[in-house]
Formats: sequence, structure tokens, C-alpha cells
Amino acid sequence: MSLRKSMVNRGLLILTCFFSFVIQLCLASKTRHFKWEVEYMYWSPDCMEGVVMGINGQFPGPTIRAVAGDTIVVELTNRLHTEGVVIHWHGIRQFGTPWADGTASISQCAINPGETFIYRYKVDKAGTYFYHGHYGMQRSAGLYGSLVVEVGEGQKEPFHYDGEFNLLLSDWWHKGSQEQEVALSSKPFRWIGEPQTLLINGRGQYNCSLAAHVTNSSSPQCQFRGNEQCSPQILHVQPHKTYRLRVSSTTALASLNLQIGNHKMVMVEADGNYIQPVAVDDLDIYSGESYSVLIHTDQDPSKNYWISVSVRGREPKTPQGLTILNYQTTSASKLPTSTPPVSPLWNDYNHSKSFSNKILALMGSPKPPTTYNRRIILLNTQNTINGFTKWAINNISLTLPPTPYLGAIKHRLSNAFDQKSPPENFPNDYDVMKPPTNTNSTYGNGVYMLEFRTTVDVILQNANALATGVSEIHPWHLHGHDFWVLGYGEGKFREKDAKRFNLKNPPLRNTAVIFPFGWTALRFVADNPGVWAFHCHIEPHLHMGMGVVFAEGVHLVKDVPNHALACGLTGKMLMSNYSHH
Ligand SMILES: *[C@@H]1O[C@H](CO)[C@@H](O)[C@H](O)[C@H]1NC(C)=O
Ligand SMILES: *[C@@H]1O[C@H](CO)[C@@H](O)[C@H](O)[C@H]1NC(C)=O
Ligand SMILES: *[C@@H]1O[C@H](CO)[C@@H](O)[C@H](O)[C@H]1NC(C)=O
Ligand SMILES: *[C@@H]1O[C@H](CO)[C@@H](O)[C@H](O)[C@H]1NC(C)=O
Ligand SMILES: *[C@@H]1O[C@H](CO)[C@@H](O)[C@H](O)[C@H]1NC(C)=O
Ligand SMILES: *[C@@H]1O[C@H](CO)[C@@H](O)[C@H](O)[C@H]1NC(C)=O
Ligand SMILES: [Cu+2]
Repeated sequence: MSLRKSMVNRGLLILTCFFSFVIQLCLASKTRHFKWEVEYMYWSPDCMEGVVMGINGQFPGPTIRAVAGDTIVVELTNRLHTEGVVIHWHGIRQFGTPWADGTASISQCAINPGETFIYRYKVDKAGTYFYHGHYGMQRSAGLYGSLVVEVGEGQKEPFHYDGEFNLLLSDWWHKGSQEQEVALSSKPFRWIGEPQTLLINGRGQYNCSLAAHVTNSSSPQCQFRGNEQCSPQILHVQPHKTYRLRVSSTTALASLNLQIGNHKMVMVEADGNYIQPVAVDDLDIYSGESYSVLIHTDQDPSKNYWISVSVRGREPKTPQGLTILNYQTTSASKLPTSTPPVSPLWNDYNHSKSFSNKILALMGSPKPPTTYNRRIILLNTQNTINGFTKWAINNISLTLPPTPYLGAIKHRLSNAFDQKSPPENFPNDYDVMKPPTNTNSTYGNGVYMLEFRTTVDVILQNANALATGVSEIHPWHLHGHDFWVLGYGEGKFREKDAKRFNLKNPPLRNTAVIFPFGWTALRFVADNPGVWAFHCHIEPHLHMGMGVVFAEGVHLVKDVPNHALACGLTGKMLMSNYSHH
């Protein structure tokens, strides 16, 4: 009923937009309409054929380009035969539309095979974003794409550029995502291993490295005509111009480092927020993050240059991902004569920390409140539960309930999840530098209920994992908000560390990393009515329980589509309401 009404209302505006879309002008229209079908299909992302989760026959999914203030409407049809699906719009805060956040069991019921769900939300802030599956490990299966929001009409970016490119980075396994889920959930635990290939815009080269052409490597040298699914997308540039590269990482596991031979990069945007311009030779990017960098094409225009992506933070067993920066004054098929840039050592954490500390808010950006109302300390540990290997936060490993939280909280269905609030801290005598003495933890699905419009500090505390001397990187992503990154530190967080918080120009972001054996302090204002996931963006870690759930102002949430509630206890409620009227 309401669906049909809104479709009639949209009528003419959408048409205008469809036609003008081609020329990137959509002046009159503010609604951008997409019809998507998600399906498994054969694809060769790295020259080896496998099965990917594609959208409308494409991998990665179509890029959405919009202007700040626009409304995006995606009619998503599930053409997978035996599993549900949802899509999360990573970095879009979903003010007023928390049901469109695309998190299964949190904001909505997974969309059943054959069904269509309509996502409708506003993109309120210019920036570089992406979207991806948020059910099981569907992101690993290849369900992702880019979402670029340009500044609104009459607005200007605080920097100039002549052209732009999109670099969506991901990692790829030859073992399918469903087998990976089984491996991670097995007793004894089976690790999925490192990815076979790093992909740039969904393209990589397994067993036929481009670099083999210029090194003495014995691996075969692939020749590309350019139309292969795995041939690298070459960036064609003019000399003496400035280009914006929009780089985002939707990797399942890998932390990455990006370099461009001979070219410095000036970072200007992080996660949809402007930052103080800072020149770097190489850029660290963790899963869930995005950056814009400017490059100036001031190098020898008779040459081409490598763009290389390599693994950080884990001993790399995956070759560099490569593509080429081509000065159009020379042939695009000419490979750079030098070897690709060598990235910093995978375990040079000092390099990574110094990089993270260079990222500061652009002058004039919103500043954090100077005090907080509530501080939640979240200890990240690896544990066992009945012999299964898990990750836990304050000793609780998250297992999502069958009834989505948003509907459950709004309709006060107290049987839908643990009503007890999860712990705000961990035992004082817990030694974060040593493996747990008792490795047991428990499953849970409780919610941190936040008072609406209060300021919340989160201290993410890293710790030793199950093996002695091992502590991993975890990039934490918050849905529904940006947070200020107040600081990073070593060892166990102490009260005195709070005196060193950066309250002057902390960057606003939606993803921040905790370094091995370290802590990271975040601050955000709970001003967005809804239920929001906060989790490690490494997909196997989330699958193993590494996340928590925040809720605020849910009584203010209106117009949740019934389709978002049609499962679990909210589904039963809908049926009983229907039979009573
Ligand atoms: C890699 O390429 C070599 C040479 O073409 C081939 O013999 C080998 O089987 C390939 N390996 C894989 C895993 O495809
Ligand atoms: C490749 O091999 C040649 C001859 O063996 C040697 O001179 C050259 O330095 C090698 N190049 C690289 C990049 O290893
Ligand atoms: C990293 O930095 C710390 C603190 O500045 C220093 O003590 C340590 O030696 C550095 N490590 C390496 C490998 O450079
Ligand atoms: C841990 O859990 C197992 C059951 O999986 C139990 O046998 C064992 O006693 C527990 N260990 C401790 C120290 O509680
Ligand atoms: C975590 O929970 C388990 C199971 O309830 C318990 O045995 C263990 O002592 C707890 N560990 C910590 C650090 O609280
Ligand atoms: C269904 O009925 C319950 C109880 O009467 C009410 O609280 C709830 O708002 C109704 N839900 C919908 C979606 O109409
Ligand atoms: Cu993690």
C-alpha cells in the first residue's frame, strides 16, 4: 500500500534522473533509483575461474554515484537460490532510516530468495564510500561495490583536481565463502589461510604476475588484450594534472599498503571526512576504511608507473596486487621498466602507527565534546567455547539472534535477546600482554543501550590472542555514526592516558584500527535513533563473534517497513496483528 503510493510519487523525477545520469548531471532530480539482482555467477577475478556473488551480472557490483542530499533507492532482489541476503551502505549514517542499514539480525530480516527489499536512504555527506553484504560471509563471496557522493550543488571540495579514479581494494580466496564459514566454525578450528590474490576493482592476477615481466621470476607472463575479467584496469592520465584517487578497502582479512611508483600522495579525505592534507610515499589502509589522495602527474611522461598494493600486519603469502598509471603521452601497454615499489616490512608497526597518527581533522571540522557521559572499555580476546575457537569482547562472543534488534527493541519483545547489559569493562587483574589463563568465554547477544544524545567514549583494548606473543590488528567499524579518534596507545589503557587525548583536531571516521598489544580511544555522540553494529571489519573475526551492538533512541524510530520485520518474533507479531484486524 505505502509502497505503491511512494512509487507513484517518484514517477517523473526518476525519469529525468535516468536519462541525465549518463552525462553525470542530475540537477532536477534528487532521487536515484536502482534495480539490482544479486546472484552467484562464474567469474575469473584473478584469471582463475570461480564463483562470485555479483549484482546485475557485474563483479564488483555497479558503482553508485550521487550528490550530497540525494535519496538513493535500491530495489534489491535476491536471486541466490538457497540463502538470504542484505546490503550494508558502509559510511552512510542512515539518519531517520536505521532499518536501511543492511545488517541482518540487527536492522532487518535477511531478504529471502526470490524476494525484493527496497532500501531508501539519504546520502547526506560527500565522500568516498562503498557497500557490501552483511550476512554470513557474503562480503568474502564478492558482494561489494563503490558508492561515491559528490558535493552538493554550489558547494566546493576544499581542494582542486582535474580528474578522478576509483580504487576498490579487496582480497580473494579460491576456497568459497561457504567452505570458509564451515572451516572457521569447525572443531578443531581450521584457519582459512591467507588470500590467494589481492584485487584492484575486482581484478587480480594469480599465477601470472605482471611483475614477472620485469623481474626474473619464473612464473608465466600473462598477456592481456584488456577485455579479460582479470586484466588490470589501467589509470590513464595526462601530464601536469592533479588526480583524485578514491581508495577504499573491503578486504575480508588483509590490511593493505598502497604505493604509486615515483609519485607522492597527498591525503585529503578519510571515511567521508576531510583531513589536513598530508603527503605520504605509501598509504596503509585497513578493511572498512576509505581515503582520497591527490597525485600530481609531474614525472617523466614517456614512462608508465606501477600502482601496487601489498599485505601488512600478517606475514604476507599473497603477491602484490598491481596496476599501471599510464601517462597518455606513452603507450599504455608498455610496462614500467623498474620493479614495483617495495612496501614497508609487514611487521613494521612503527611505520603504521606513525602513519595513523598523521591523520588529523581539517581545520574547521566538527570538534568532539570536551567530556563524555559514559566510557565503555572493550577488551578484545581470542578464546575457546566448548573447544571452538572464538573472539570475545569483555569475555562475550557475539552470536546474532533470529529476531532483528531494531524491531525487537521498538516493540519491546523482551524474549528476543539477552536483556542484561554486557560488561563495560574487564577484570582489573586480566593481563593483556599474556594469553588468557582460562581460555573459556561465553556466547551472548546483549545490547549496550545508550542514552539518546549522550557522549560515549569507547576504549578498544587489544590483548594477547591464544598463542603466546601474538596480538592481531583489528579495524573496528561503527554503523550509524562517525567517531572522533582521540588517540592510540601501547599496552593497557590507564586513566592517565586520557590526559593525552587529542581534543583539538581528532579525525572523524567510521573505522579505526587497534594495533597489536595496544589501545585506541574513540568518542561519539549517540544522536542517531536506531540499533547499530560496532565490530571488527575482518570478516572471519566477526564471524567468530568479534562485535557488539549499540542502541539509542529506538522509541523515536518511525516507519520501519514490515518487510524488515518479517522474521523471528517480530514476524510472529506481524502475523498476529494481521489476524486480529
Ligand atoms: C601456474 O602456471 C603454471 C605454468 O603455466 C602451471 O603449470 C601451474 O599449474 C599453474 N598453477 C596453478 C595453481 O594454476
Ligand atoms: C635478472 O637476471 C639477470 C641475469 O641473471 C641479472 O643481471 C639481473 O640483475 C636480474 N634482475 C633482477 C631484477 O633480479
Ligand atoms: C618502534 O618505536 C618504539 C618507540 O618509539 C621503539 O622503542 C622501537 O625500537 C621501535 N621499533 C623498531 C623496530 O624500530
Ligand atoms: C572450560 O570449558 C570446558 C568445557 O568446554 C570445561 O571442561 C573446562 O573445565 C572449562 N575450564 C575452566 C577453567 O573453567
Ligand atoms: C570468561 O568467562 C568464562 C566462562 O564463564 C570464565 O570461566 C572466565 O573466567 C571468564 N574470564 C574472564 C577474563 O573474565
Ligand atoms: C502489532 O501489535 C502490537 C501489540 O498490539 C503493537 O505494539 C505493534 O505496534 C503492532 N505492530 C505493527 C507493525 O503494527
Ligand atoms: Cu579482528
